[in-house]
Amino acid sequence: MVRYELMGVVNVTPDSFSDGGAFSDAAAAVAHARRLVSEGAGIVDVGGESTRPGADPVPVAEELERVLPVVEGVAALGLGARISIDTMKRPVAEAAVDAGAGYVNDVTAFRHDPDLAGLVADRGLDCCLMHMLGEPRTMQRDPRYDDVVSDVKAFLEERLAFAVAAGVAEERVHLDPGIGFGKNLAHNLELLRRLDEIVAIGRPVVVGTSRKSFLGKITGREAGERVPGTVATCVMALERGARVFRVHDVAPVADGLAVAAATLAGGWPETTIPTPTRTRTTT
Ligand code: HH2
Repeated sequence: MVRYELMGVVNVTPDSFSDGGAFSDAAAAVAHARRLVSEGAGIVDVGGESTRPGADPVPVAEELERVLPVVEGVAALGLGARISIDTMKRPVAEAAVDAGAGYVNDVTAFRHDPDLAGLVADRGLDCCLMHMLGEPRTMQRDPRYDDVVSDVKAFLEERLAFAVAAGVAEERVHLDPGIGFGKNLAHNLELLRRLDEIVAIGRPVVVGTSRKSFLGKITGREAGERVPGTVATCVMALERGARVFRVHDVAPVADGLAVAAATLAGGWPETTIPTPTRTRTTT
């Protein structure tokens, strides 16, 4: 059976593109994390700075104020899920790790704060290095590539080499093509269609398509109504080799991936289907 993991999104921000303000109270965010884990998330990704197109940077002190109570609260629950800190800043990551996070999700792949690589190395953390063209404020202004998949692949290989040179163990690194980060609709679809080329780098690939605007461009749906589109992209990405799925809606994606994984495996152990009908027909 294909092994994969769901990373549930816990945004503690007033301005995230799809759930901004919904969990800006720490208690609500912790309760949300508990729910995502109960639905199947093996990682909860806590973020205090929106990276939506046009977003302004958040000062360290403010980001810390947002994320720390949530990381502490989730760690105190002992849910058995790993806690990821979605940040590009070493001081934020360091405080979150002290509070219980074990995974650093950096959408700048250690470019914003190269010292973050040292923290990941010294503390033996897992990390996700993501591709982004430009920076959130400007990244959606006419992004261009020679060949989007080759360009993203070369970038991720270079960032992996940087992390390893900084002392990060290669087996701790996940790579992410950065769906929606400096990409137009055609770029996003081509990355998903040719995801196997990114997988070929040899590290587990993370995909974050959840509720993103390219789904709205195809379906005409608002952010909260893009769950079916999200499930479709996750299933296709699984088939092409992705292994971590960063999503807001864990339950429906977990179902979609379970069915896809069983299909890819060529079956599902029948003993796990406890239906009375089946019991009667076998006796
Ligand atoms: N997407 C977002 C944020 N962090 N991290 C990774 N590794 N991959 C992604 O695709 C990714 C990410 C954007 O989504 P969201 O957190 O919902 O929105 P916002 O940045 O507005 O808070």
